[in-house]
Amino acid sequence: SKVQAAPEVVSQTILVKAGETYDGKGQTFVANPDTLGDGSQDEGQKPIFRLENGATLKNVIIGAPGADGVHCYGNATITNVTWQDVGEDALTLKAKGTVNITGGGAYKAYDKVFQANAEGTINIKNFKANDIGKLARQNGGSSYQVNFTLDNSDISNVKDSIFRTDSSKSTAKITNTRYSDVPTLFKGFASGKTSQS
Ligand code: DGU
Ligand code: CA
Ligand code: CA
Ligand code: CA
Repeated sequence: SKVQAAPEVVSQTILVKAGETYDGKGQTFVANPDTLGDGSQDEGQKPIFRLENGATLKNVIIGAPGADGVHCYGNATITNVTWQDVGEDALTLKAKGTVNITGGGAYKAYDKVFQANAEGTINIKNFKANDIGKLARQNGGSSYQVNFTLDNSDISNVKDSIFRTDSSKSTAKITNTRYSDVPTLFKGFASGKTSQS
């Protein structure tokens, strides 16, 4: 097998333009803590990747520090992206859209992995997460609609919940997923807005 290349230290957010694909080819990327953020719980850190509407990010490993991970402005496809040590959070939906996350995983997230700061849909499939606070959280106090799905995944060692919202409009659906040490699947959803099978 090939010797793993040294991590690429990202000093300025990598922009993936609308409709374009960034293939990391298995490379590990870490934030320059002096310019993007140290991966602590401090807010206001910058992302390593910024995806415009319709962009794809694939075959990327995000190491430590992860800063504010990946920001998605609209629809995004995230394929085989692994966060080895989530920073402030792993990925944020920043503008209305659908984010399809397939494969990969997220580890060591003190609080949130995926953060929805805009209305839309977050679909997570064939994913692994271990040692996290929450898998996905709609921004606290927001009332727009976010639809979350989780399919065929392995989730372990969760402190809070898989999906959390404060919005009575939001929905969450979990299918075919294995858990270990997960105290709560859904928090804050209105009755009838969640399902698990
Ligand atoms: O509650 O600013 O955690 O995008 C206040 C915070 C929160 C966001 C969010 C994020 O809304 O910062 O990381
Ligand atoms: Ca935050
Ligand atoms: Ca972490
Ligand atoms: Ca954040």
